[in-house]
Amino acid sequence: MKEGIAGKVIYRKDYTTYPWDIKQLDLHFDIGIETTTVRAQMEFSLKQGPGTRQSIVLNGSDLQLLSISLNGQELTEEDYIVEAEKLTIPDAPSSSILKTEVKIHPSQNSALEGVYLSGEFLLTQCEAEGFRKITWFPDRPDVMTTYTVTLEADQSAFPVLLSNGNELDRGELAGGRHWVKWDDPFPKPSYLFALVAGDLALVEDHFTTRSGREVSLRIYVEEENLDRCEHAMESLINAMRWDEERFDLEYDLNVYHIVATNDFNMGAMENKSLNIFNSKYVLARPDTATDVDFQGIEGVIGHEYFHNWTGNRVTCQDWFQLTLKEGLTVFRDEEFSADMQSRAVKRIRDIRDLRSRQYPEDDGPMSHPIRPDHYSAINNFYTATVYQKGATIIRMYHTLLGEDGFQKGMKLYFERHDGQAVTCDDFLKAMADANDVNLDRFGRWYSQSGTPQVKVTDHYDAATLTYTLNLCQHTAPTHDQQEKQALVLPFAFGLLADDGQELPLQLENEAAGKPGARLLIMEEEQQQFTFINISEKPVPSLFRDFSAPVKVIYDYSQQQLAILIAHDTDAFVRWDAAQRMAETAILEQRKNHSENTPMSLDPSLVKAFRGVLSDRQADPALLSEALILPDEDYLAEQMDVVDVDGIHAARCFVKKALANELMELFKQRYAEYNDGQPYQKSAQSMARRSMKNVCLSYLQETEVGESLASAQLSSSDNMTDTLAAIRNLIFMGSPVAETALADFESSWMDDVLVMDKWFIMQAIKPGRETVDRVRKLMDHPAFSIQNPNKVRALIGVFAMLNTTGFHADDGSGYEFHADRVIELDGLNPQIAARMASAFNRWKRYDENRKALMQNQLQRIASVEGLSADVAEIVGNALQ
Ligand code: 0A1
Ligand code: ZN
Repeated sequence: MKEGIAGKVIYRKDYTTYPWDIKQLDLHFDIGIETTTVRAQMEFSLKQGPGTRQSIVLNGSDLQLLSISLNGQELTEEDYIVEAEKLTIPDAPSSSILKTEVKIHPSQNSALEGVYLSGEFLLTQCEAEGFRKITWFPDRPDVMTTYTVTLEADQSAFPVLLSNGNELDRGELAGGRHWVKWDDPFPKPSYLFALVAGDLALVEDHFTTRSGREVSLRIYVEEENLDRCEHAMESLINAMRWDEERFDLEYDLNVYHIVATNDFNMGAMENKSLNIFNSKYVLARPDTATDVDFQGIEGVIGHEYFHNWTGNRVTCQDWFQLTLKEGLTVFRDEEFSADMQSRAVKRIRDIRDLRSRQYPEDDGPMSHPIRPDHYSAINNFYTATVYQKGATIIRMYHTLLGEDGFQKGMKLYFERHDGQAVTCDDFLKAMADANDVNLDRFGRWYSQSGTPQVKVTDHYDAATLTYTLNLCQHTAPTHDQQEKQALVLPFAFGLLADDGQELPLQLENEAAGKPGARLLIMEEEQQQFTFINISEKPVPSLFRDFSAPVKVIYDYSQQQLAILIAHDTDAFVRWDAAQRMAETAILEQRKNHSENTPMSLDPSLVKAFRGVLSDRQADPALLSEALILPDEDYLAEQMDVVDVDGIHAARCFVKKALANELMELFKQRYAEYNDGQPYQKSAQSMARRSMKNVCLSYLQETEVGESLASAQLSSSDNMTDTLAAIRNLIFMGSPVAETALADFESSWMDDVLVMDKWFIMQAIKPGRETVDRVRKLMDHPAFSIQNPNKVRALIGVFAMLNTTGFHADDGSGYEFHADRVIELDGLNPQIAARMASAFNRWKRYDENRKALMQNQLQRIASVEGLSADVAEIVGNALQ
């Protein structure tokens, strides 16, 4: 890779082990908001054994060094070298005790890595490389040691002092100060260290593990949020039970802490026994949080809890292996949510998310394999590829080996590697050895980027009753990688008769036909499967349950799609067929729009939607998924040159035409689910609300839309229905919308999380006027550019979800956004880099927009002192 503006590139192949073991790390924090003093003592012992000498190399960033000593000897500036965020002590004895004392400044830390201030309390974020902002240390995941941590602070300002592990002792000091000492018996890498200090309120429950360990579960929040923790606690208890039942994994300490903060760069962090959460993923009450929020909380609480085994007990050798813990833990949280709620609905939502966020990544300037080969800023690699595609690859192991085989592999993985920092290869080997299979070729998924296309052709011979399926896989060259190989693809499928019945399948070498679906394995570039005794020309139902993360190319007729939508036994295939049909219909109208031909509605889509709306059997949540049209970004991905306005116009047209054509049915179903029952949290009620609100979003296109939305708004007893109603009023341009927004604002002005929703609703409104509104909202007292949730809600949503606003052809959206990236880079490079990636797909637009975006990218690139994070994103985009 060229160096470009991104600066130093780190390569996976350059990995070397750290020459020292660290036996123990003792930390002492003298806590203060302006200044915190950190004393560290660590015991080094040379891996090579005694007698030899080696230099000790430590990482540190923004640390004010007060003192340093080795084996009791104060070191002076001649005894060590500080250069490029590294401190080197040459020729240290093979057994050495190092002591350091540094000062750090939490209140000045706007990057939210290391120790920082949130409201009135202090907390930490160390993954991936934040520990070096706390003290000098080999800040890499393969250096694992046990920690004791003493926190000392003013008792009234910081009554709560938390760190990892068990509380060992506490005491009082003169001058109103106190201290608490923590001890974590499990060796851990520095990225899992955490501390929290402040005046926080506590919700407590407990869990008894299967072997009888009593675990105290404590959620710490700011006082006013005490009544919003119930769902998080319930989710935690469910997660603990589920991990015992499904994975045979128990919790290993007597305490589990969760702390919620409003200021967090990501979703949450799995620090050993002291998880820190973005408050968005903890706090919920029916009147403040939507069903999607409730589900998000369950998923993220599960995710962080599951990391205790997949991530903490067994961790990553280096950051290139990130998917080892993340892909696996996402797979586990997906399964957890699927087991808690509707599996089919959860799968569809996860697949939609993968296709709309990860496929574009694979096809863009940041494309990388799930195990990248190089990076400049590791924070840029917490991606949909590493997480969601990584989870899909774990799911393929599961598909290939079955639940039992997969669990055997997990068991061996833990037997071999508990307490170690390992690689993706180690995981693959455990899976292979436990099942006595060769997975070498499967391993290509770790090193190859890009989304494979599978072209499917078929032939039915009525004379011999044979049916041949031809599969051809191809991965196009990606930005990071030219050469591609054939991958192992689990291929789950079935064949349907015209009446929707599933045909028995008999391969040509088999004695008899077997009913139901099949799983075949594709390993070569091209493969053919021949079936005999097939009584009629079948409709193929391909890659059931999304058995491999590929793009399937098959020339379905609308008639065949209709059969799949109405009859397939696989929920994913039914949903996908509806999406394909809608996609074809919308892209067709897009073409008409560009040719100034009148747009029209495809009658087969009407028929299919009528079928979905009349289905009384299926889970309403599934039906609602089928009725959601593919979003504008997904449609854009299907075009060679994105036609922003054409896609918007065509999608609006199709939605409106469907709404008017099927108005009576939409009204009926809406009325049926809008049954006036009080709010309930159950999956069933959520399913009914989702169907109701999808119907409402269609009815918004008709003359009854405004009165229905207004009525729903005034009678709503929960945030899901309230938001759906206001969003509809905004989208239909109703004058009532402004009043609704103003009322919402005055009700929730002091509620940080709810106000995020208020910003989102306004940022998402289509059209080029929105940029001015967004700009004005930046001056709103509830907005702060320093707060990542606010930035994501207002600026992120505008750039990533408002296609007609961001891509306004006068460049106003681009210019506004580039200004924000530059502004943010000085405050929080990690968030700035995320925002900068909104320009990643610039080459796919028309000449005018391309030039406008390129200008903005160049403007960002030319900023002096640009962070490595933004430089890497922008540098790759411009290349
Ligand atoms: N490991 C966390 C995600 C995370 C990553 C980086 C962070 O700060 C830079 C914070 C959180 C997870 O997977 O949940
Ligand atoms: Zn994770």
